[in-house]
Amino acid sequence: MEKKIWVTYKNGVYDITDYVPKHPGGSKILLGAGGSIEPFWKMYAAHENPAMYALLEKFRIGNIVETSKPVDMKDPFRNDPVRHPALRPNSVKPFNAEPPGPLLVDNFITPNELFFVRNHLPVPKIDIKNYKLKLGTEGGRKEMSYSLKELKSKFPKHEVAVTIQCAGNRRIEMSEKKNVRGLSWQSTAISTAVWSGVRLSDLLKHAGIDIDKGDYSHIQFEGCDKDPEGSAYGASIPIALAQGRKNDIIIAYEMNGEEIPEDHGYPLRVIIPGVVGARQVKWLGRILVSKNESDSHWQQKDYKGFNPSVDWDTVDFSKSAAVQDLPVVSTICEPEPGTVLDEDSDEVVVKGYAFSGGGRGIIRVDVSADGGKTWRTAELLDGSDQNPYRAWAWTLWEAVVPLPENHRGKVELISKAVDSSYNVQPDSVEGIWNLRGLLNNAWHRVPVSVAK
Ligand SMILES: Nc1nc2c(c(=O)[nH]1)N[C@H]1C(S)=C(S)[C@@H](COP(=O)(O)O)O[C@H]1N2
Ligand SMILES: [Mo]
Repeated sequence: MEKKIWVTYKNGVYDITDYVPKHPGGSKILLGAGGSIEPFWKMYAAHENPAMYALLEKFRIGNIVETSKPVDMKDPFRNDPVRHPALRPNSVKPFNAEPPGPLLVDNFITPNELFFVRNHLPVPKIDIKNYKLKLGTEGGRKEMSYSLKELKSKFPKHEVAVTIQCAGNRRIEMSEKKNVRGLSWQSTAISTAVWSGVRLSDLLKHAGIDIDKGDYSHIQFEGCDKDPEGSAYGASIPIALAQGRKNDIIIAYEMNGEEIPEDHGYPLRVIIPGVVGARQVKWLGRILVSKNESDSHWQQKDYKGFNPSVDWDTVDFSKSAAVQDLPVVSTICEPEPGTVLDEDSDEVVVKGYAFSGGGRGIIRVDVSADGGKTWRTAELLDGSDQNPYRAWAWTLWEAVVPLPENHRGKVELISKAVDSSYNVQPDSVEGIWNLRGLLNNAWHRVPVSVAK
């Protein structure tokens, strides 16, 4: 039977099978197949015009009849927001999803709807009228509290473009080596946004807290999302880290010029540039300046590295340092694995991102189409103009790489990046494998084939 491709728009169902080859945006149209086309048209606004609606109308094959689904009042996830259909979930409750690579590298700043989502718990419903951010010191007598309105009106607004990456990004490749525990992230649990809000340093000053006096060692952040036992998501950063990038740590109330969407921490989240995603606490409820690290599960019993011989019988989380700054990484986003290139291609256009933690900018990305025997240097695109010692966002890149002469239909594409400290990516996961599958920054290898 011939495969049909259909989409919906409002209550209409449309068979677009014959239109697909004519679509000016190429195969990206297939991302919307089998569901509503509306969220995609919103993202690519050129579609929102009368001619486009008229064109679509020609393909109508039927209509949807609405039936209402009962809400399960016992489901702790019943208040979770609606997500963009392009996101590829690897768990639904809690919701965890990443965008398709080719859409991700389309933009230096990731559209909010496409930004990867990593939730450990249900999205908390925040009552904004009674919401206050608490700020204090451990053992200190007075805790300050700020409404969202106060934060917006009393303090100068600052913005910073920051890439957030989950420590588990590319875990799936580690699990191919040897079993690991965690969500099977592919290579796009990473996104970039312009975050704006109040500088942490302004807030601390207002509260009369001096982190330079040596009285405290950590800054703890607590979310409003809670597990069934009532403990909140939490994390902390060392004060020594906060001192170095004081003016760039932001208590954000906007993401790309809009209120922070529910999935990404409405109404407030802390943004700590250069640091692993796990510390960038969403739905921020409390900041505590302390002598100690956060005692949350996610600070103490997770997000730490171990050598490849440590297993679940021998692991001792108390002996390992919590991940903070990220290592250098690069990933090929286009073509996607398994892509079949045209039979007469003699070169391939490869696109991706590169990123390093601690503000280290990307100085070079190398790409190979012959399993690492020969390399081309990629052209660094958006992001390459950042201060190389305060580069808080990724660098996008592109390379045109000749295919090897006797490829026999199979080609392995590889990328590897160099950061401003001349850190490089390891060639394989072998030496960096760890039982939680964290921080896989090995050379990114993407198998594609050439049509015969
Ligand atoms: N309160 C809270 N903050 C959180 C989390 C969470 O589950 N709860 N997940 C963390 C992790 S592990 C990551 S990778 C990032 C993901 O941010 P995003 O969902 O906006 O992409 O949020 C971090 N902050
Ligand atoms: Mo994460």
